[in-house]
Parts: sequence; C-alpha cells; structure tokens
Amino acid sequence: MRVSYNIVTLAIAATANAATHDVAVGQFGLKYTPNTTYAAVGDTIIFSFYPMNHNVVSGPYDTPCRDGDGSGMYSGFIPSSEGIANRTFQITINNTDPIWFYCSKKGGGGHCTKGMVGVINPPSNTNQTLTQYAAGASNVKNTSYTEPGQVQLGAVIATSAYTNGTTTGGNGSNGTTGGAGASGNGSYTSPSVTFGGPVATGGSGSATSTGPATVATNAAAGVRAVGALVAAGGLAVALL
Ligand SMILES: [Cu+2]
Repeated sequence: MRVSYNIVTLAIAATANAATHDVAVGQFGLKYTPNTTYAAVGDTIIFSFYPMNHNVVSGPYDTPCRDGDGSGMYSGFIPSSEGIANRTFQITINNTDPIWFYCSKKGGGGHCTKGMVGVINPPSNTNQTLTQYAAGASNVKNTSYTEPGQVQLGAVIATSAYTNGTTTGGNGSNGTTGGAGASGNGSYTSPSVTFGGPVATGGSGSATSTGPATVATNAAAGVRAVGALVAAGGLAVALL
C-alpha cells in the first residue's frame, strides 16, 4: 500500500505543470483540428476521433503518408458512426522534436493525400513546414500508405461519459412511474375502494357465478369493504 501511494504522489508532482492539448480527428472533414500543436516536454496530446474512421500515424517529413521504419506513434483505426468516438488516443511529449503525422485511411481517395496531415512542434529553424508536407502528401497514392502493425508510443483510452448519461436517463423514467401511483391514491379518497379492487379480480378468476359481481359492486360503492374481502376468501376456499 505504501509503495503504491508513493508512486501516485510522484506522478502528480511530475505532471503538476504539464498541459493538455486536444486535437479533433475528422470532426471538420479530412483534417486534424488544430493541425499544428506546440507542446512542452511532459505535456499530453489527446486525439478525439469523429466519423467515420481515422487514425494517427507519425512518419518522416520527407516521406509523407509513410511511417518510415515504423517506430513512430500509431493510434490504430478508431471508428465512429456518429459523434465523438468512445476512445481517445493519448501521447505524452518526451522531447520537442517535430512529429509529422497523417491519417492512413485509404478510402475516399486517401485521407493523407486529401490533406489529413498535422504536426507537433514544427521546426522554426528549417524550411520544413506543414504546408510543404501536405503538398508532398497530395502526390502520394493511397496504395503506398503505411502504418505500424500495432498501437505504439501512446495509449488508447476508453471514455465512459456516454454510459453515465444513459444511466441517468433510466432513473428519470423510474421517477415518472412513481408519480403516477401517487395521483391514483389522490383520486380515490376511500381506502376501502383500494381493497375492493383485488377482491373483485380474485373472484372473477375463481368462479363463474354471480357472487364475484356482487363483491365488486360492494367494493366500488365503498361500503363494507372488509366484509367483501371475507366473502371472496370463502369463495376461493370452497372452490379449492
Ligand atoms: Cu482519416
């Protein structure tokens, strides 16, 4: 227990000054928003995915839409049929070297070719720009896209926000049902009527004579409800 506690404390201390940067994947067409992020060491980048199916792959600046030796970050494909996906891809920045990335989805003419590219910490002392990277990507055929074989240099994190929302809705329905019961009591001021209901039901189920009908009438009138209950019980015993 003590060891775990110390680890948690260290983790909080190490991230006290870290920032979080959000990047939307495919929310506004075939693009990352924003497509350029400046992040410090220790910062976290959270990629959120939108329809229909995208990924995030990093690779060398000189070979757009390709992962180079395949050692860079990779989110895997994270699909969504509607709205934000229930999983994010998160990476922690370990150094401020540029990270050029793209989407390797081949459909629709190829997302990378169509300009679905981005960069983290673009260099300021070279002529390498995201505009030039995108220009190179526009000439790459989707059949030559590459991506690593597995998620790496980051983590796919499941989000539970939508599950909680559904649970809350269910509770609301239960409350409505309870309200209906309360208004039923309010319209019938005589408790004897309430007892009469069940008696009438039992009578009709156990006999075909006119006896049960009489019981029901008495109960509805609110007269001698207790007496009616006894009579019905006698009927049931006799038939058994
Ligand atoms: Cu895509």
